[in-house]
Amino acid sequence: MSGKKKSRAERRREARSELPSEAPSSSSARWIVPVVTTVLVLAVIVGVIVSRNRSTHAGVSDELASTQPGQSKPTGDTPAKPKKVTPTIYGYKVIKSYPHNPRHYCQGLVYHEGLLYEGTGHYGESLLGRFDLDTGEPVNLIDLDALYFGEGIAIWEDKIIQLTWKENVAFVYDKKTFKKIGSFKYSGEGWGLTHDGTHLILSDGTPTLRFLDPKSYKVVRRLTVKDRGRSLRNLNELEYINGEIYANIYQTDQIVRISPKDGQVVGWIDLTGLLPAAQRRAHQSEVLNGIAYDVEKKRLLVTGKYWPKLYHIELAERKR
Ligand SMILES: [Ca+2]
Repeated sequence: MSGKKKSRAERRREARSELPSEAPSSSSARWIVPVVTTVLVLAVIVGVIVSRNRSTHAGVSDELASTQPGQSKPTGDTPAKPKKVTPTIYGYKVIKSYPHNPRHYCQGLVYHEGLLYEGTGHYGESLLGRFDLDTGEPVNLIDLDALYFGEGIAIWEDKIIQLTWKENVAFVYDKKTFKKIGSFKYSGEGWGLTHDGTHLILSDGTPTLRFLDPKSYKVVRRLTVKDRGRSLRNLNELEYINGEIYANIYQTDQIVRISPKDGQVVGWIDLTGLLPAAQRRAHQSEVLNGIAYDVEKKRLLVTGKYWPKLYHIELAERKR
């Protein structure tokens, strides 16, 4: 048998049995290779995803960097929710009272360079005038056509602007002569008007204030007013005072102080009892409406519809 020539199959079997002891690990190598390959492929995929995410975030950062403070981003990103503010409550102290014509249904009030400007409402009763504060006597006075119900007023440079209630038109007058020099249209109702030095601010009874360009009268911004997260309706006569918007709340004796940044109410001014009940009855006076501010003497002036008095008041913070 020794001389018998070994078949190819026998030789292959022998060769296999003579394989060195590391032969089993060679079979491990057969599964390690695909595992390592899979891991490498996964690593590449993960790398690609991370790098894409990084470039996306970089794009957003660039966008944010190019957005000016106060501008809304056109990306549709949801801005961070403003933190809810607990408004400060104020009472008041009367410093002095002045005469106010009880036939004036006050809809707009401004104090400017030593004179009081007032716009009044009701069809057939509406007027625009400026008055001596101490005596209440008119210095200039014009009547509106009976087709128009006058509303809020504001002084912008050398012009006086007066809204109308439902007529969708505002009238523009020369401040010096009271001559009507123009008008512009707007949608919805007109209630209160003021300005912040950059834009006219208009209320219309809804919780949304409109900011208008004072040259084109186009709406450039809308601000929804919220009190502790809830929209606040019936914002009426307005006055911009020291970086806040003050607004009468129609049919109440309350004024709110609003942050123009986010529309949150930061203060409530309770003017209950300001006009004594007897005077209110005697003149059939209606609700508080009319806020003006004397910038030079820092006087806050308020009155109401058909009120016989106008008051210089100071605010007194109330403890909750
Ligand atoms: Ca005002």
